[in-house]
Amino acid sequence: MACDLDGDATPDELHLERHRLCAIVDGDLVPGTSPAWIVSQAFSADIDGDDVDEAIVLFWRRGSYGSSHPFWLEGEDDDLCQHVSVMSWDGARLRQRWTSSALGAHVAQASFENGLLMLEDTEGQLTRWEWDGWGFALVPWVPQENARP
Ligand SMILES: [Ca+2]
Ligand SMILES: [Ca+2]
Repeated sequence: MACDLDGDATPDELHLERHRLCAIVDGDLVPGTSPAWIVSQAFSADIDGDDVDEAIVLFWRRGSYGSSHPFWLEGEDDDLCQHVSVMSWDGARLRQRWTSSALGAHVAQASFENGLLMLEDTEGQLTRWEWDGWGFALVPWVPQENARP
């Protein structure tokens, strides 16, 4: 997947292999996602319109909270949960810029169209998410706009 992760107008690449995402930036292979992530889909998109591409990563991970497990929750938090993350190049590696909490639905397909992140679940239900500068927020359902043949 060709993209421009560092904004220098030369193409970089995202590679998904064995459910891990890595990137090639300026010809160098750089580490991407944690081994704890089981990545099901990844693609590049310029989500904030600054002419630098971000990586959008759909992945599964045990526990909803990752390394920041709230102390007040007792017991194991090791259910496999699905998340979507935005990663951007920080000059040395792909860094998490934003990661969702556990997605309620099983998302089969993610895409970025007309400035919106689209998540389609295994039932064919579509949700739309808008980047607000900090993270993606769910766009309220508007039936007229979403009518599909
Ligand atoms: Ca580049
Ligand atoms: Ca961008």
